[in-house]
Amino acid sequence: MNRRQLIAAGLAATAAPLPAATPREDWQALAGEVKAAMRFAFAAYRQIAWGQDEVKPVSGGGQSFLIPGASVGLSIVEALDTLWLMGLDAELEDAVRWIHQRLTFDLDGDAQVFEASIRLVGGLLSGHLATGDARLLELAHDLASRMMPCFETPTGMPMRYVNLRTGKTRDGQSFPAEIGGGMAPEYVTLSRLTGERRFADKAVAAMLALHARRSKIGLVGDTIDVTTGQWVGRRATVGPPTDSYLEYLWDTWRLTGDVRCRDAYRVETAAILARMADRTTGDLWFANVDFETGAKLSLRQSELSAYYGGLLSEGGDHDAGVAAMTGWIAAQDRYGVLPEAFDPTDWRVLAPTNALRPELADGAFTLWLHDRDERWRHVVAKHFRLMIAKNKAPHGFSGLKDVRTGAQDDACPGYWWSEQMKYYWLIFSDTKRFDYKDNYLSTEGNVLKGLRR
Ligand code: IFL
Repeated sequence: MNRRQLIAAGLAATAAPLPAATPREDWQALAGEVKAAMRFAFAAYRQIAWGQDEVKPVSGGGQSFLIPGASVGLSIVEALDTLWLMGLDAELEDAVRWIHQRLTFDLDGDAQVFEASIRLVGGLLSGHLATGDARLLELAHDLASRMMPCFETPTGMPMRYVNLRTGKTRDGQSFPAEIGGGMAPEYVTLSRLTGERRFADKAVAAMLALHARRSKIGLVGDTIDVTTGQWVGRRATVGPPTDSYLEYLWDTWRLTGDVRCRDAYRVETAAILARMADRTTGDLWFANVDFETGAKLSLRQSELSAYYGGLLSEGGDHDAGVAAMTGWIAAQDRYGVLPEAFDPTDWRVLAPTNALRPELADGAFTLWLHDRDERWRHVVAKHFRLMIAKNKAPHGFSGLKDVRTGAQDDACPGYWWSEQMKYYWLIFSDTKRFDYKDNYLSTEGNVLKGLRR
């Protein structure tokens, strides 16, 4: 849709879409607070859970994430480019040293391909791009190579799990985000850096195989059997488990110039704007609908959908992107830390947890990269200050069991190190280490383009 069509459909931003600019802020001072929070959390992790996938920030200790009982230093890998961007050089040196000495993927365990790709392959690649360290690239290559058997299916869409030692795969009932959103930019980057095309070829083909199975109205369902190509779940959504697929259609076009990905993104986005945009509350939300009929199923919003305004803007629909963000800003004003799910029709909380989610900061940061409207910085500043007020724990930052009571859940997911801490830093600091005009951040916040060494 062009701007005229958007206005006709009532999707373009109307007057005063963002909160009025609030009092002047000292952004550099705020950047300093972000860096101090990162330094504090990293020191605590270093002391009590070094090498574990995740720190337990309330009780102390750590836990594995990818493979039960076998940590691969996930938080270390996810923190790499954030530490580099912040100039936390001593911490970065410790992190790279641990990886050199301890990290191996020769493990007899089943890794979830999506998580291993966006977090570990992506984290090692952005760490390599930041530091120039060859071992980080070798490890990304080793892990991705171990996971390649996942693509050996009749459709070319990946199985969900693969044993890192034996290559045995399992679980063919998968989701758009895990099929198309789990790999392409990471694997395209890996192919570019190693000269081995097989990674990019398989990942892009998988994403396009999913797109080829869209319905007549241009939407994908939420669950598909990758061994038969048959849909199992009929719900079309911009949230999980579809979110990263939509991001990676556009992102792969941006990184590779592959017009098939651009065209696929355009077809699906036009269908989403036409069939899922919902103005019943006054704000622009995206409903969950049946992927073949377009019939509305619910207006339930997952917090993870807050990224979508940023994606619309990146894809050229900036006004719709701004409009898509206004409801999320109202939600932050209403709830403080957002609940995992709510219904904007009456603001009922449907799931009260918040696993330290970054998506609102992600969406606002992406919009700011496009229009430099200072008000996005205020949205992100509020997100950061809420985190300091509600999520700070004795040994780092913790998710919440219930945003209404503030009870903490004693977990700090790996993405915290890669995502919001980076978005906060980049939007406040104006660091010279980042190219604000020409960059690419993955679904996990890994900077695969735009690091200035
Ligand atoms: O892993 C993170 C990433 O942004 C993603 N899905 C969920 C996580 C953050 O909420 O793609």
